[in-house]
Amino acid sequence: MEIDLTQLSKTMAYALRHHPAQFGLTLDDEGWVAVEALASALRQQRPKWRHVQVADIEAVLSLPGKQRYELRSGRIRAYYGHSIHQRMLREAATPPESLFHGTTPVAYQQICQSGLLPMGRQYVHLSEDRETALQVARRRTSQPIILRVSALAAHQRGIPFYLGNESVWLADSISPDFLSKA
Ligand code: HQG
Repeated sequence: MEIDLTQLSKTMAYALRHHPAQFGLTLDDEGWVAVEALASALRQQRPKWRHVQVADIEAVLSLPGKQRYELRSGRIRAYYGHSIHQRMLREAATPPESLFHGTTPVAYQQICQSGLLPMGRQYVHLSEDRETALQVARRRTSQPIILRVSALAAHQRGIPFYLGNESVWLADSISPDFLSKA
């Protein structure tokens, strides 16, 4: 039977970002788990995925588009998006001069007051380019608001930034001082 890799990716995100315990999985403090353990957990916990193999998980990582997972030395993790209580440690790095965040008109009103907050996730998610931020916002609204984050200036003031994947950056929070409409 043909495996729907998009659906498999969604279940992987659920397990690796949000609810590893539901699959009997324990992530280490950087979010890693053995890829064989993930495959086995998916087979055992989800009838739909009872035949899934490591090769199918690898095929998800080869899909074009967003790079959501990292596979290294037999272990896998989500690059970003975590909501589980256990804090996922990310590598701090110097960001480019500007990063972008796409949001809704309603959230924007709040963001003007309190800045960007992680809300339901562990980190605020930022995009390297405006177009990607636009796509992120369009998940939620037909009237996207795109914010430019003065990332390098914020970094120079001591605000840490972390690498997500090659185009997603993470931060703990960003005060309104470093935000403008793009
Ligand atoms: C908003 C997807 C009120 C924020 C995407 C956003 C991304 C505030 C929402 C990744 C706020 C959180 C993450 C404040 C921020 N008051 N609202 N102070 N600060 N917000 O989904 O960035 O497809 O947690 O603007 O492509 O939308 O899943 O974050 O609207 O890369 O791989 O609170 O998820 O990737 O929403 O998306 P989210 P996000 P995947």
